[in-house]
Amino acid sequence: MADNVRKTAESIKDMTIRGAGKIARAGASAMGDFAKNYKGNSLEDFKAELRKCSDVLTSSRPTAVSLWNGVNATMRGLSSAETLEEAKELVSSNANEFVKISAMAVQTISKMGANRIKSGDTILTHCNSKAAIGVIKEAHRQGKDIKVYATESRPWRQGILTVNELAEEGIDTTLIIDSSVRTVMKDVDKVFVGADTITSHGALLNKIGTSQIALIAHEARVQFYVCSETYKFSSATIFGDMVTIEERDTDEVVKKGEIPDTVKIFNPVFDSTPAAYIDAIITDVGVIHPGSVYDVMIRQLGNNIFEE
Ligand code: RUB
Repeated sequence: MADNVRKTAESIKDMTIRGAGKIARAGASAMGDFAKNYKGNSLEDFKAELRKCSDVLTSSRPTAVSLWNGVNATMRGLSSAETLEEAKELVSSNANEFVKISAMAVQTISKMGANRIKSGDTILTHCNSKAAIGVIKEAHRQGKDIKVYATESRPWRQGILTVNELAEEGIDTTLIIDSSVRTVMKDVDKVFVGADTITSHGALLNKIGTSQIALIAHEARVQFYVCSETYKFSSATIFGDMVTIEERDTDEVVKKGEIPDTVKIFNPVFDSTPAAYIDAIITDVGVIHPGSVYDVMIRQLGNNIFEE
């Protein structure tokens, strides 16, 4: 297997490349590069190698279905390729197409999400989502006077990336620690977060702490919006598959020696927010109610869902 595929998988695993959209694009690009540079001369061997690449890439982070969907999009139509050259060309152009569509989806979401924001709004966001940040930046670019609270997002502190990005745009931004969310919610008008996976029931899998924020927003009657490209919809959940919640190394939480060895550490890095706490999902095909996810999946994916 190509070094580039291994390296990409490693970079996704160690979070050098992170965020559900970015890892999907990186996974698809690695597949495309592999196909373009494949030096073998058998179609069957090529397909077998591609499967191995796909397994290595998709297992690098288990929660974000975006990665699985991005990698698999590159192999669409492969069974009808008759020659090796045709197959290589197909995977490579599928990969380019996915990267293009994925980047365009963020732009569409940014525009549609910004329409939900009005001048004077205070927004809260969690972690570091390109889609959610895109919405906030677009509202600011439209001249809307907005304020943003961004959570730190322990333990990785992706909130630092978020506040840097927002401050660079000149947006009035306040960094808060995760446990301050309930304190500030009385001043918040809307919450915008990203997504790693959306289930067929409209539940959201996103950075740990998202579900607490949704609950607090619900209690305070603050609108809770999810910004999600439709390739983050998980068709496997239609058939009852559960989404795996990634647990990461405990030394991300405390340094070695900081606490006794007898103390256990639990470090799940994503959680599940039920559809009931989500007002709307802003997608590349429109703003939808979480109850409509299944219908959108069927419309988007059609019979492909039921392929092997
Ligand atoms: C990032 C995270 C983001 C989603 C969506 O987690 O939870 O909210 O991935 O991001 P991590 P985007 O830092 O562990 O990858 O909108 O950029 O796809």
